[in-house]
Amino acid sequence: MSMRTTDEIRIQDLEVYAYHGVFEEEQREGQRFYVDAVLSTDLRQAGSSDRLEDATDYGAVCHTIYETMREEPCRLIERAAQKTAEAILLTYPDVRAVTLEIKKPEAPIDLPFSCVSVRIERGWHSVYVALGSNMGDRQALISEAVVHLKQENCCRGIRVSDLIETAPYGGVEQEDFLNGVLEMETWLSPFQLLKLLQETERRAGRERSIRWGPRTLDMDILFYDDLILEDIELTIPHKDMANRIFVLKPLCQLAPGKRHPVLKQTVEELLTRLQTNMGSG
Ligand code: A4P
Ligand code: MG
Repeated sequence: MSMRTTDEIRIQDLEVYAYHGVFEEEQREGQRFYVDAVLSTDLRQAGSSDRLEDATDYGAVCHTIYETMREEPCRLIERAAQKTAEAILLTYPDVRAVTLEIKKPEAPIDLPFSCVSVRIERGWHSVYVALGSNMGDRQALISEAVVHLKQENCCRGIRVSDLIETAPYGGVEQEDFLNGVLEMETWLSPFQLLKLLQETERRAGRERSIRWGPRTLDMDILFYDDLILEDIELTIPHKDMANRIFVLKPLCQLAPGKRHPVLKQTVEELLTRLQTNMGSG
């Protein structure tokens, strides 16, 4: 994966005649829209080689924007902007993030104004998710969940650690777990990601009953970039991860050097410390 960069490709005021709007007349007659796009992408390779193959072709990006804007009418420019940003992220894998502004200078407002617009930012975020199952065909439940995520446009670059057999943690008497960690990139926000994972758990037939009790499939967010989030619904990094061998071991296989943004230690250091404290190898 390429490093973070401050390099950008900028497109300004691309004119698109399209049919977005809440009013019937807007959908029938259409109007002019202007699109600004700022693409975050590393330009060093192209800067050194001077070859178009090493660059994100801005002409092609303009056409992607144009075609997506013309594809189907949206009632809201918010929707048109989101679809267009997603099309850019899907079509140009070297673009890590895009800021997109859609301007609507002829919007039907009965007051003098020069322009209304929406501006959004979307990009690929690196996330790690803990996987656990101790009911039914554990291996199959985990693979089906992975297949489900692979089918989503909003997820890419999925890698899964080896799955390991682990004794139950947390004091509830129950069957052994199969545990692993999944790495991927997503354009979802942390809360959208939580929803997607809960939806994936539901498809695996999970019923929430006993806290820390048996489950067909459990998917917990460990890291979301270097985000620190404390909300009643969602804590990132996962608040108990540093105490769980069954999380740190598979995580260490994928990302030993990843630094915990709160504890400031790498995954490998956390694992070593925990194994030492527990007096095991
Ligand atoms: N929530 C908060 N932060 C997060 C996050 N980072 N990722 C909230 C996901 N969810 C997060 O979780 C309850 C609520 O946590 C969610 O609604 C969400 O808003 P849940 O999955 O619905 O319920 P749960 O899993 O029963 O509770 P909890 O506390 O998440 O249990 P754990 O901590 O997941 O522990 N032993 C072994 N060997 N292997 C295991 O995998 N797993 C557990 C479950 C116990 N013992 C285990 C294992
Ligand atoms: Mg959970």
